[in-house]
Amino acid sequence: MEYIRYEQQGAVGIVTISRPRALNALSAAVLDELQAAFEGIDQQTVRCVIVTGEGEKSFVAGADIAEMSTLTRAQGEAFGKKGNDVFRYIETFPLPVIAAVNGFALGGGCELSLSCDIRLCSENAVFGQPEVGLGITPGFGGTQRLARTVGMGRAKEMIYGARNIKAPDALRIGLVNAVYPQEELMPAALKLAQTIARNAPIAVRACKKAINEGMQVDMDHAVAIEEKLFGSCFETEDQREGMQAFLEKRKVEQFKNR
Ligand code: CO8
Repeated sequence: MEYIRYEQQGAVGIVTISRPRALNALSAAVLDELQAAFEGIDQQTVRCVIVTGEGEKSFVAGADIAEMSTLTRAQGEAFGKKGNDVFRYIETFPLPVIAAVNGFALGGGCELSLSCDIRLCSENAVFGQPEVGLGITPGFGGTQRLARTVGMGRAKEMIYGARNIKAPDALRIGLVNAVYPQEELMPAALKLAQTIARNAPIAVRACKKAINEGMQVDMDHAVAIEEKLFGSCFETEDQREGMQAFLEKRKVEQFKNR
């Protein structure tokens, strides 16, 4: 791949968007490779994924403005769908995905981070949806996921005003879970990913599905979704071992993903 690096460290997969000359902006080719990178993740051995950007300046500085500048209406809609499809793939990816936001997360970059389960960022991170300043709307899920994450009022203020916010404000409004000095960001993301990876993988995947799907429906349907996924954990080797270990007052050596 030209724009994506992928490596596996133990049970953690690390996807790095690497197009530093354009601050890791998302061209159609980058989006294709991002999708391919996720499709290639070995879901038997990987239990948590981290997405980050190359370098110390930018996570992703948005969709590629040069590429978008000449699109027709139909092509614009198709490009929006392309990004939405990739980000929805990430959002519904069975394994948890942590965004390690190492700098600018603007437009499509902010939207990519929002399609991940958890966002951690560096002190120099800047989040924003600058699209209305470019004559377009956020088109890779920003109008939907930002409001669902930080609330409608804050999302509208950021989107209508094309107002970027820095890491402390992102933390204050709940857009990110934690802020770290740049050099501590990846170690912190890895530590969190490894903590998640130690837990029963079938149960972790069921939690992701239950939270994501339950948030989109009313409470009666939401608890029904939870019941099904809760039930699906029983009779697994990991459920038996997890509970047996508790009863025998010992630690689980390693969950088996079975
Ligand atoms: N697209 C293409 N190229 C980019 C982008 C981008 N989004 N961002 C940066 N670059 C390029 C610059 O053109 C420049 O290239 P070159 O060296 O060849 O001139 C290089 O990256 C370095 O950038 P700067 O020189 O501008 O670096 P600065 O440190 O001066 O500024 C900023 C950094 C503030 C991040 C600045 O680059 C910037 O404002 N970038 C654009 C940010 C932006 O507006 N992003 C939103 C884009 S729109 C979007 O994401 C919509 C998503 C939904 C699409 C739906 C489609 C229908």
